[in-house]
Amino acid sequence: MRHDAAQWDEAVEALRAAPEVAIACHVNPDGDALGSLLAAALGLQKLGKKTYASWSGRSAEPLATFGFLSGVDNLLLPDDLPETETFLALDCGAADRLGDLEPLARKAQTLINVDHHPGNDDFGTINVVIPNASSTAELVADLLRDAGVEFDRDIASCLYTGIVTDTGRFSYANTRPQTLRLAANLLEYDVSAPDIARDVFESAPFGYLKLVGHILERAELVEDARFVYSWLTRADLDETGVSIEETDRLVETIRATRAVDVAALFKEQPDGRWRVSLRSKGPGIAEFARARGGGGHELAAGFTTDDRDEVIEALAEDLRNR
Ligand SMILES: [Mn+2]
Repeated sequence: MRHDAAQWDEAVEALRAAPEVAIACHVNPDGDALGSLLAAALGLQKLGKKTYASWSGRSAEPLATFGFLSGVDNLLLPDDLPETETFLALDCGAADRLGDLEPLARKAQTLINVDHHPGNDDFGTINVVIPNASSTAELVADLLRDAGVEFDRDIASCLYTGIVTDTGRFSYANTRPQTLRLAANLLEYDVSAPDIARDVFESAPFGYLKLVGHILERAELVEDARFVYSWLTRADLDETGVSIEETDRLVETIRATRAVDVAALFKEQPDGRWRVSLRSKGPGIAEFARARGGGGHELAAGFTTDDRDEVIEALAEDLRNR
């Protein structure tokens, strides 16, 4: 057993035994979710298995940021996922992160839940949940290896993308020695670190700069709580031509000063509610997010709210009292 997960070997065995596997990651997938999804599909195909990969809410539109990943052409629309005996759920901190695909996943005889979110409720019939793993991609890499998959450039590129995004380019606290050893090993397969860095971090449309400008302009510092917040509206997206999928890392731009430990970015949703992204340099914020129906990691979490002002007040108060 490679990781400290009681059901690791069972997960490897289930993947090896399955002739076909449906695979899904969470709604609004990030680099880790997508990299894990595509690597798992490509890897299992190499073992001769049929795979069906998608996520809830996927449209036929090309991906904004991660379209360069191998295997995107083979992704299905969520409605086209068939009922399979084995279902692999990736990077989902809870079953509802599967969105509309949750019922299909529940129907599978074997539901393998592979994830690294603390507070994962072990919704699978087999659970591999390792909160101190850098990324789900790190776990998928080891699972595929143990199942007998030989890596190639495509698989390694997907895995590397998952790791480099979830570690903030190897800068967050989840960057462990084994994370860098795995990343180094992936580069042995001719993965181009600079190409991936450019494709992921430097390929936004020009309007992205204007959007960053709006958010920096609006940033408010709550000095005694070492807390900064800002927001973006639907009108900002229309004006700048940036899609909501391209706003994942915006919150990092407002936490980049020594005045703050915690940053919150409020993003207006089509229904008028606010999706809140939280990032911290130290104080845990996952509990605050979970208490409001969200989730995430200790230092990176999120939730949805109707009341922006209430959240700002409550979070500032919470941080002052630490
Ligand atoms: Mn992840």
